[in-house]
Amino acid sequence: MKNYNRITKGWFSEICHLWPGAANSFEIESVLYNKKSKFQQIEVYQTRHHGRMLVLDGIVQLTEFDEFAYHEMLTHIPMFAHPNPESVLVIGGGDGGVLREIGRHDGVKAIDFCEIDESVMTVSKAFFPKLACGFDDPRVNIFIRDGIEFIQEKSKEYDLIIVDSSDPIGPAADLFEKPFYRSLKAALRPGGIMATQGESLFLHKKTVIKLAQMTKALFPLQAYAHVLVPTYPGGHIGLCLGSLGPDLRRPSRSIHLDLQTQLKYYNPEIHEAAFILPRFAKQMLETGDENA
Ligand code: SPM
Repeated sequence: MKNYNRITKGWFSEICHLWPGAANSFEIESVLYNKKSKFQQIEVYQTRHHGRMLVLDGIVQLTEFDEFAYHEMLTHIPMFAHPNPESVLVIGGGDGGVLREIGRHDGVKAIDFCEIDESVMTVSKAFFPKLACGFDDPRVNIFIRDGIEFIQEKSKEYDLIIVDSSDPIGPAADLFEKPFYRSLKAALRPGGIMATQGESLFLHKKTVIKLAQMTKALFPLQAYAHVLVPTYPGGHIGLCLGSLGPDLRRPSRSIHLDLQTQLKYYNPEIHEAAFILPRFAKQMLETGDENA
């Protein structure tokens, strides 16, 4: 599927096949980078209000304005649901934002990071130093590889796996298919947890239902959370989590004051609140009916 993105009179508009008939637009001051890598078109804009913005194949991945909300929640919900995550894998997220958040946890011993497109890392290091600082952590081992192939080689290795993917088109398409989730489950240690970006409960219902059904069928515990991220279409994004043991819906341990003061979005109350869904979304996830 093609994305039809436009820059008109100084505005960048994301027009995605996942939500036809609407657009998300940002006023831009300048184009800082625009090149095709081996896998995708990578663009960086200076926006008028949202700071710098990273765009892959026409889809907005993050802005400096609110990236903290997405990265904190995708990372700290599963990190705090798990009682003692020591071995962590991140697939995707070449900007480094999830790595930055994992790095705040002293108990983590090793962080494997698998990204298919090294150019995203290079661009992030050049334009998003506050995210790319995640790569400086000495516990991070970098694998420039296809995440699907990488995960197939792993068995009971990780306490936590975080998938920070782009949309289910282009290089990330297979990260939304059942074989990948079977491999994720096999790569988890007993009591392990996986978390993946789960698109918008309002706008991407087919994808949300598919993700929920696949993960429900595979994991003893499964849950959907949602996060306010004004940069993303609809102003929010879902998170899909699966667990081999720990309750996902509440933190299993307390947060140190030192860490809490570093964070701008996550706290123990919002961990629990993120799983409270509107009635239509609960029904949609329970029944698989997108018109629920
Ligand atoms: N580390 C940031 C990477 C962002 N990954 C998630 C991006 C999702 C963007 N799509 C939202 C839906 C609009 N098509």
